[in-house]
Amino acid sequence: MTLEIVIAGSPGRDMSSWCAAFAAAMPQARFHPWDDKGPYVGARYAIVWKPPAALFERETGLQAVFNLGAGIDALMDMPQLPPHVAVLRLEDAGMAVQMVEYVLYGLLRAARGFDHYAAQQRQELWAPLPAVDRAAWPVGVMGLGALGTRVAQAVAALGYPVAGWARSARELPGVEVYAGDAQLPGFLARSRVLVNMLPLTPQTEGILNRAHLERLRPGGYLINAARGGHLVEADLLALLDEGRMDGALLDVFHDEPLPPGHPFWGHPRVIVTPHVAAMTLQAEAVVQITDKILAMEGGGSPAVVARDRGY
Ligand code: OXD
Repeated sequence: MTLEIVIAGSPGRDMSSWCAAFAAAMPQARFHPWDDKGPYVGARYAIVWKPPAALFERETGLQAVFNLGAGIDALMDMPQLPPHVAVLRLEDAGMAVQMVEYVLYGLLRAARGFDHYAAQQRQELWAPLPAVDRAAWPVGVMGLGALGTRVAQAVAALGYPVAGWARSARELPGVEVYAGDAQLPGFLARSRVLVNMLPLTPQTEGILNRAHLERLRPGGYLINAARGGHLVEADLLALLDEGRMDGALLDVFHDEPLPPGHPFWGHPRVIVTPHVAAMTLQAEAVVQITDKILAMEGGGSPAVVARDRGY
């Protein structure tokens, strides 16, 4: 019996290159691009990125859904996704190294004063700053999943003091790990550069708010590479304008694309990037998902998202 697999992107997104890449990697399966007017195909697996909810209403034989990204918050928000369907997400698949680059870019831009030198260049000014004192730039990484762990280790390798904050305690060489709500205030108070790598769940929504951000060390800097829903944007703007924080590198926003005229666009101490910190790489994603489908077909059980936890 042929294995039927449906591929669904967000409404209007052309997924034909994904269908072709999966078909080449798994000739024994039949891949169906989602069509909201199409027939029931009896799919056992779905490969998705922000799919229409109708997918789960029509394809009632699904056993597992593979998310073409690391964050599964869009799926968790769908009541139509039946509880028995396993949810799997991309694990690294070439995204960790991109996250490392993104965070190091923000950290080095702030700590090494590159914005300052850019302003000096415009004035033809030659005025070196003192050498960077890494001890003055403690970095705190919120979220120690596959991506957060790689980021924390890369920052530690450069000699910056690094702490991580996770739900539960663990050992991570070179990284001081804080765990749970009780240790969040201490983690924030020792951090100057705060890097957000958390999954978006009801527990983490709005966690980057005034009460938390104002605990950072003086000259605080935020790097948000996770989800816009973590940040209370008005609180960050107020803290920047009051001089209680120095700057922010933001890749994700409450509304995406960031609406025209939003205060982040023109803010002199905010750098905006269009949700590109770690992009899904097709070749890596196809290999990883194909391997997991074959493992499941062979009776194996690759890691699935804990639906109650949301990651
Ligand atoms: C992801 C993303 O979750 O791109 O992978 O945001």
